[in-house]
Amino acid sequence: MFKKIYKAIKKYDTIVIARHIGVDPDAMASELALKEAILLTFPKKNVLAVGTGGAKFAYLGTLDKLENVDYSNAMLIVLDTPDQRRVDCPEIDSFSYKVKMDHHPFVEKFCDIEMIEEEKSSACQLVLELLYKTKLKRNQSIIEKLFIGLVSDTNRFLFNSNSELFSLIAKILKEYPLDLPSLYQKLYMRPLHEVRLQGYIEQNMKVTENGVGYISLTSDVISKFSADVGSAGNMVNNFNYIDEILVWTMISEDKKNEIIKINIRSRGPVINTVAEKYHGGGHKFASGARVTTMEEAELLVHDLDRVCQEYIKNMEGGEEK
Ligand SMILES: [Mn+2]
Repeated sequence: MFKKIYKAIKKYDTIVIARHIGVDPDAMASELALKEAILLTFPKKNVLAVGTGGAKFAYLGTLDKLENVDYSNAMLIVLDTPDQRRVDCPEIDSFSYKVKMDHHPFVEKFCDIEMIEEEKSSACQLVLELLYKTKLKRNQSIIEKLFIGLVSDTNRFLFNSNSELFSLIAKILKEYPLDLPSLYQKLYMRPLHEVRLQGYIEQNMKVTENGVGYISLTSDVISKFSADVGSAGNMVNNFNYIDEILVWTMISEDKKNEIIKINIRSRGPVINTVAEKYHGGGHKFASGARVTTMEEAELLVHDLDRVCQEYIKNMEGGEEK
């Protein structure tokens, strides 16, 4: 399938690369790196990497405006996004050819070529493989971006025991020595007010009977710590390995968009089935949902508690055997 994608890239002179709304390092690094690789290989092509960025990720590069595109002769590559409504790009249907490269569980088909590899760590890994399996060129800057996105999505390889991924990393390190401390500094540097918000969460998180850690962050609290909904929600990644907590969730009020965003993580129980019930989805152990009222959020916490209860019961049963 990589060859097929390469052929399509070769064929179209105008290529727009997009990814999901609510940008994160994997989404943004994969689109910018792929753009760079296509331009390095085919300098005459018109390649745009689009979507709303974030000041936080400016070190990855700048995004393009979607302008002067003759859709009837343009190809769209969607990275890191399973469903059409979450693609951060207007007029998707106007493109004459569409390719999807994603590592999320399948949601819907909306492209001509759909590469869905759920066992892959990140969209950046898919782009890396595309570079190594086709004639697309690469350089230090492309590889650095892809490495940053990959490290971010795997949370520094926390959940990956995949030998294929480590072989790929070994291969790139032989070719491109990476200065990890400086790359990690770009990715993980954060302002003090965010750390203070994290302290607030640590102090105020509640825990249910069966080990669901949860906290409601009202927009007042979020703004008191000069944070935004996105960065508050992302803190969900910092609460692994707490003895009393199996599943944990940040419930953040987004007043501007009149929704409540919910980020959920787990170190055992499968949670995406619960997230799907509440207008969300995602991976087995890392999901998101959105609701409109705090009552709904409470119901979600209750459902998560049930999933944990079931999980604990099965674990105990398993040990007896
Ligand atoms: Mn991703």
